[in-house]
Amino acid sequence: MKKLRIGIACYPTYGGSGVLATELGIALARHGHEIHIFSYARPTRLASYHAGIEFHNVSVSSYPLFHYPPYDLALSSVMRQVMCDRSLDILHVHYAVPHAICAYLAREMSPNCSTKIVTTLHGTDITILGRDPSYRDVIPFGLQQSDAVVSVSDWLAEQTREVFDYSGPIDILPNFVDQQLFRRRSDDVVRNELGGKDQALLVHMSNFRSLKRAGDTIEILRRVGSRKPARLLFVGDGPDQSAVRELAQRYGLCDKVRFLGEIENVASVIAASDVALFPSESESFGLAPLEAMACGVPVVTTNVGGLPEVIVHGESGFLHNIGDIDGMAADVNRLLEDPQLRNAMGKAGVERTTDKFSLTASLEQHEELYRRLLADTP
Ligand code: GMT
Repeated sequence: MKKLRIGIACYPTYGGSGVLATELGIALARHGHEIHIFSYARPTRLASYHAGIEFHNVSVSSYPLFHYPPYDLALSSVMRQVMCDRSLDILHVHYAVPHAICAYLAREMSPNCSTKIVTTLHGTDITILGRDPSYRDVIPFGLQQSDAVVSVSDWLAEQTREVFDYSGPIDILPNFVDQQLFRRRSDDVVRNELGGKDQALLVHMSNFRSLKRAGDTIEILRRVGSRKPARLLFVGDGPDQSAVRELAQRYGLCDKVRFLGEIENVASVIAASDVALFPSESESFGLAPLEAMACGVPVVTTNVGGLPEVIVHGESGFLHNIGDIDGMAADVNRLLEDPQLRNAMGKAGVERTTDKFSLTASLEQHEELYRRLLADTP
């Protein structure tokens, strides 16, 4: 394929959309494309230098009149500059708000550029912001102005059609995972360090927003009564973390939980665990459950949003209704007491990841989408 010049806009934080956008950029650069990443800080997964990737930091100047400094305008300006200077073929924005509108503005300001705009919807940009009166009109406008709209699951595409009465085409490009990074390992050093020598290890990874229901994992831990004692590891940080700590304290479980924060080597912690817990009340896809599945760790989660498209109930994990603590705890107990079941489910998860959610396949799908859009250029 002809090497392309591709711009990628994303949030730099620990959230799924930023992780996906950055991993995609890294993979595309490795494939020889010229990549430009736009954000207000260097994305977490772009900490080290990568050949072929230029990071464009968007800074917003303060001004006495600015009660709300206009990041959108600053981002649009940087996008426009790079779009023109580098003749970008594609500008791929991740998370509709505000990125889809910024891409539109940047192109409107560059009448001589024929850059194609791709907008990937990730979840809360539709399910929460799409219902917020402040953004309800501007999001569908951004989608209409995009040359391609991508959703990470069938479920999210349906939601988009429903919330906005949107009838344009939507490509489905699911989340993916780098299986060289997220893989089964038998690293006793990490496991022992985490307390897994004589304890079962449960893990929860999220940004601790209330929709993750991280407190439910403590309730599950209370009900775990396998012969081996269990310890619960938390990866990530966010608004509900202190409430989760308090809950653990209230139940006298402080010595059974460990908060690891926003660490870099997420994969080794997940791979060292026995069961992963994701009791979310909404999830357009569930990147963290996919990462656990890729590491061969059975997932206990909820039957909501795009999760049933990722985890097959009874094969690579268990799906329960939101808040069904007893049901989730029963399956955790089952998995901890039956190493064969755990192993079989872990294996099934790795196979499913390879079949459906590999980085290689996703890279090809993205390149195909870009090629299709560029073939439409007059
Ligand atoms: O889950 C979050 O809180 C972060 C959010 C984001 O956009 O950064 O994640 C969403 O996008 C991920 C990547 O596509 C999906 O795997 C998550 O399921 C989705 N989160 C929700 O829908 C709540």
